[in-house]
Amino acid sequence: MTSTSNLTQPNMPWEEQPTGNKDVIWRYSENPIIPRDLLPNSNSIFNSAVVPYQDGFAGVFRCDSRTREMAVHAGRSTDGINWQLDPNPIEWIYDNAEVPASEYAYDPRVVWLEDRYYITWCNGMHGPTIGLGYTFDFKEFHFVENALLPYNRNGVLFPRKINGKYLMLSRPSDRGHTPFGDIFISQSTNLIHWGEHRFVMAPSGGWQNTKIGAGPVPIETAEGWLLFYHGVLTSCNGYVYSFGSAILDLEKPWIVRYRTAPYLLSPQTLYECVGDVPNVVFPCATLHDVETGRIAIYYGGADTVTALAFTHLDEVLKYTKKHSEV
Ligand code: BMA
Repeated sequence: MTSTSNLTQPNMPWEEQPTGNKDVIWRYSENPIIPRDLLPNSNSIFNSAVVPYQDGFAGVFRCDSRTREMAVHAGRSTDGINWQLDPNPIEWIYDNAEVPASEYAYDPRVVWLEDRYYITWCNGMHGPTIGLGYTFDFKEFHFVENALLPYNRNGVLFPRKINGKYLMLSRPSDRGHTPFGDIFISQSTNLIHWGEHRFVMAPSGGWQNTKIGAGPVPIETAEGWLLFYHGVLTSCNGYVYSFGSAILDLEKPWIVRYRTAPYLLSPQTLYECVGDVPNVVFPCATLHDVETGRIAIYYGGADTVTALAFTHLDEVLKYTKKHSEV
């Protein structure tokens, strides 16, 4: 099975599956890769997005400060594991002066689309909604528009136009710690005006019984778009965030072909179970090597640190189909 949405990434982080481990996804043995205090003023660094850039990698990182402001910072790395983050938050250049200033920023995703890197993130505009910006060099960042109305979260762009339209996944929500949430797709011809909204999928049982939200940018495969997404269970002690996978139709990605009934990864290690928000694994990015089928998944642990997990494209597609309940 080959993917067409990413280039060869021979230098991406990788670690073989430990002997005896039979899971589809396995964690990096040196997790977490980014500690909460990597920056002098950081309380936590998590739910962050990376892409291949020049000879190495670049990304946009969620850094909550010690005054507990939520902001996104640019970062660079030669190996995808050791990161240098800008100690100052991204200062957006507003291409349109009428766009309201960002009140806060969190949970970024980054995608190479046509000629530049686009960033979507949860942006404060009288409540959370989906901010859309771009960069060419991870130094200057331009704010395009708020794509959707509040209240919304987990905005994720597809890496190419489909049938002449840009597509964005999102999860309409509320001002608080939303106790519901389905994934929708919106369409646009210019990345500014969004419409032709389509329902994609709703919470179902078990680990995904309360709300779900798109994770990393979907990976294009001959079987369909591979989407990792988080799902939330409401326990007697609060929310538990796990993640699974779905395969969406290539031409009409609002059609869900397959979707995992079991989770792929749930919070089980110390850095996933203990932190500012316990019991959270929250994926926001993948790196993928088309030659080997290797996938590295970047995820936040317990809203505190950034961690890495690995899988193979073939294996995750096989597992998603075999354990699917749509
Ligand atoms: C969601 C978002 C995520 C966070 C998760 C768990 O609503 O705010 O950033 O990881 O809650 O707290």
